[in-house]
Amino acid sequence: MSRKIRIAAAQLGGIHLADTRAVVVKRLVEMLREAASMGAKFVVFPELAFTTFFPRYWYEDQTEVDRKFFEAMMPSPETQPLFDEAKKHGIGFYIGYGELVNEEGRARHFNTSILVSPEGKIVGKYRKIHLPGHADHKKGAAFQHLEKKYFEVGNLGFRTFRFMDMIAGMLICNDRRWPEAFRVLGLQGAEIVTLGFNTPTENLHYPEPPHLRVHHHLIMAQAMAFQNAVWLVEVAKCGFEDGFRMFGHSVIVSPGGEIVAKTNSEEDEVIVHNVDLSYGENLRKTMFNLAAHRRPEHYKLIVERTGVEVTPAN
Ligand code: CDV
Repeated sequence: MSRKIRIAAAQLGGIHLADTRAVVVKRLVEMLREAASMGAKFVVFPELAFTTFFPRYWYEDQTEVDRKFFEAMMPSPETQPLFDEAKKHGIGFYIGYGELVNEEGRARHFNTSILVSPEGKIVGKYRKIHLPGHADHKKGAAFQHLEKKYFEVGNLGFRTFRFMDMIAGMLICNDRRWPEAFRVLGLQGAEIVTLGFNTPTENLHYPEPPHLRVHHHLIMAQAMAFQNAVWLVEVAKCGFEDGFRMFGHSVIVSPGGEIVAKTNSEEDEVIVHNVDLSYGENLRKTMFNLAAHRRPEHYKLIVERTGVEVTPAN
């Protein structure tokens, strides 16, 4: 029996350093309205959706970073209009933001996403686990990728949530490159995975054709969705942010691994798909019946070893 829910991916174009929260929230609210007019009941927004992708900049003063890029409250008076609009339309949403929290007696910083119910309540939280980039100042580089400086590794694990009659998992950007993250969600019965991203068009580390970066993004999305028999909604913040370009290609991928909707701009753009949550059931009962076919006794190295240790020559 089919179980349908119309889901939107609300891609954001660039947010510049000078853009205020009020301006950004207005754009988010407009996209939420557009998604509502298209019949969507659940909207997925990008990673760090309220600010420019600030890990590209080196800042010495943490107070300035906290003030400009982190949210000490969610919702706050500035972000509340998004929650209000979603509640008005009875829409649930996923959104990413820089979370500043006092835990264990100290200020802690996470790259966070939340699930907000159609009643406007936060019902799920994920803190990004795979933080790419570096913590040192790469002075000669065209831009920085300082997620290892500005964020701690997430401490909430990979969890699923009962959300709007779905079993939903959350990931953030670089997590999409790690099959382990998807499998941990799959093992909890995930039917849908939502993920926001910010991916620079240029490779910071070595020259790489931009099309290849998009190619990697798309093949990973298709493979991860199929191998875990989940719906996958991946949403970009993209376009030019003060001259720094990030690619779009926000996608909704079926458990069959097909891209069923994709953006075609690097601007604010809403796409929708009528998602049938029952789609993955056959796959989960046969090819990817994890209980029947997995052999974890042979996978031990995956959790025992982090990096490569080449087998010595005989
Ligand atoms: N925001 C990210 O995590 N971006 C990374 C870039 C640095 C490669 C990504 O995996 O897309």
